Amino acid sequence: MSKFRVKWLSLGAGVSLLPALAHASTQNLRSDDYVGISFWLISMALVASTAFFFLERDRAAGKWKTSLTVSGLVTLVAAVHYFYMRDIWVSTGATPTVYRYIDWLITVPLLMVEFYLILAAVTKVPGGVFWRLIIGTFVMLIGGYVGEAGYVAVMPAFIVGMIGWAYILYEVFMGEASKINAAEAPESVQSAFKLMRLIVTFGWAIYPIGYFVGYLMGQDPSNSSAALNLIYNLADVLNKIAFGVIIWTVATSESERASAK
Ligand SMILES: *C/C=C(C)/C=C/C=C(C)/C=C/C1=C(C)CCCC1(C)C
Repeated sequence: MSKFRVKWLSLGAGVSLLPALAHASTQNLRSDDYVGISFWLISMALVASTAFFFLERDRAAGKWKTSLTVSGLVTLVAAVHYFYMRDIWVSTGATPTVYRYIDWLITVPLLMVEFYLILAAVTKVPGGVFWRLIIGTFVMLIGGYVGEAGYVAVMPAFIVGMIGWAYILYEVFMGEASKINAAEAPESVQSAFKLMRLIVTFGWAIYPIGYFVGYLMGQDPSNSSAALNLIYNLADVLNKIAFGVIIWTVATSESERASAK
């Protein structure tokens, strides 16, 4: 059997097994449960994206392959968490906070790795840039979790989370990462870096908006949980799938350019 067929078969088998990993829901999805429907749609879009990024890796050259692998890992990890979150929502109507944050704890640092890799594919980047982005990520997520899980009052927890995010924005707009990109990267990488920055600014801004709507508008969180989950779900489509597509665009166009030379 050709190497290509083996790869296709094992990928297909792996992806089709994924839903079996999630525990079966006791309740069926209701036609008026729009948040539940969004959980379902996004689970499947994440599975499809994972297959896409892993298969498209073949078209990318050398260093760019790693970027596509990481994009596929982000959507794979998220897909598995979505199966669990979806079942909790559909069967109980509760917000799946723990699974959501475990997912973010893995996927957000992976997205930071993407930032680093896209720069490292074209130039030498000091490791400190990466660690500073990771520290900002942890402050942001720990702040959000202790607030949503009820360990700390929702407002101070929100402020800590916002400080972590502000630090990430500082690093990519004014810190060392932005200077490296401005000085040394080819045009397509610079425009991808700018686009990724916009995602971290505007795409990521959807999450604190979700938190605000869910916890800081004065109503009981059990009444605002539909809005909270819908907003977080939409944000994940943009920040996990669309982000990966940006990486894919640069990876394939840069690889074709290099092979045409
Ligand atoms: C794939 C998942 C992603 C990209 C998740 C990103 C999450 C955030 C940008 C969360 C941000 C938050 C704040 C900025 C303030 C505190 C509350 C959070 C954790 C929702």
